[in-house]
Amino acid sequence: MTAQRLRRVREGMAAEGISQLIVTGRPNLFYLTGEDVNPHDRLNAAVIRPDSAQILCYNLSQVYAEGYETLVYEDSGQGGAHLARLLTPGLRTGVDAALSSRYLLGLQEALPGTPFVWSGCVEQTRCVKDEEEIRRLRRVSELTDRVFARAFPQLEEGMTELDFGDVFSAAFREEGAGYFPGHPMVAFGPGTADPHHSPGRYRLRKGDAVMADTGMQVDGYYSDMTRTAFFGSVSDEQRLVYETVLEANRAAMAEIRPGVPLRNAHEAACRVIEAAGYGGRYPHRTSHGIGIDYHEEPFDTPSRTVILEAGMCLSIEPGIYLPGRFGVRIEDLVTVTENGFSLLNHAQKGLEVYP
Ligand SMILES: [Mn+2]
Repeated sequence: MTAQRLRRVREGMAAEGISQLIVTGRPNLFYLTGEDVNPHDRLNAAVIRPDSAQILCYNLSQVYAEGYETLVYEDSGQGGAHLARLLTPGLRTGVDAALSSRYLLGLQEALPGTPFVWSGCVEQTRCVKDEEEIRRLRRVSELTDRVFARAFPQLEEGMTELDFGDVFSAAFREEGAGYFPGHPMVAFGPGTADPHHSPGRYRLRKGDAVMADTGMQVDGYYSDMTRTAFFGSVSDEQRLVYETVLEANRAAMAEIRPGVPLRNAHEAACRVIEAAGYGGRYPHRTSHGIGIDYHEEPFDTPSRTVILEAGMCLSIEPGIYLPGRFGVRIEDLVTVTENGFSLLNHAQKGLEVYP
């Protein structure tokens, strides 16, 4: 497994014209070695060249992986000096985004005349998942389906957003979460109109929208899902907004297949939302990659759209936000297949009113 990933990273290095690559990001090292190690304040790194690969780690975090030579340094805080000695001066040297300036500045000083360039080639390799990764992503999404199915029926009048977050946290733990990022993002009423709401002490009332956007990590891979429901009753406008977002979610998904620009999915969602009269009420992107990180490549940017490839795993998450009133977002995860896409999560997404 690690040998195949290493081969793909080397292809990326060749394409970028990089002769040695320094990898320091914890998710990148997990991807390359299969071992997840928290380096705390120390430096763990891999140095990859076309014909060799080394892992440098401090003595309490020894990592061994097929295809790599492991070099262990004493826990002296001198990781940067050890890394400098592994590099060949003068070669065009890629560094991943996680390499701290504290180490990079030292390397530049120790190796004058060596060109250091930012390289995303491990992140780009991670975009296209292998079978084992897709199996893990399916599994964590299945468990998350169960968490959502368990949590929403526990809504009660007067509970706070933080209380509902605790319901999710408990359900995640019971379903086997290894980790989830902070407090679950849940919102009630006006909070649902804020796409990145921080849960607080607002108390749930009849007629409120309820949004939960959260996920967990199992076996190193994340889920991410958003469902919006209504508490006690639903107004005609809430229903219209809900049905519009659901249609946008399906329209975006229908664009997902190999060879197509990811931008098409966003544009399809926008067309549905604009046609319903909510143009300008959808301020965020439709999609991000997911895997070892909660949000990871591929990301569309204004200057570069992603061309979809089989094996990519992405969120599809359009929304409509009416400030001060309510918002709706519906998020699913898909993997790109040879002819289209396959859903990773299966939680139902018809309009629901609780209790
Ligand atoms: Mn997401």
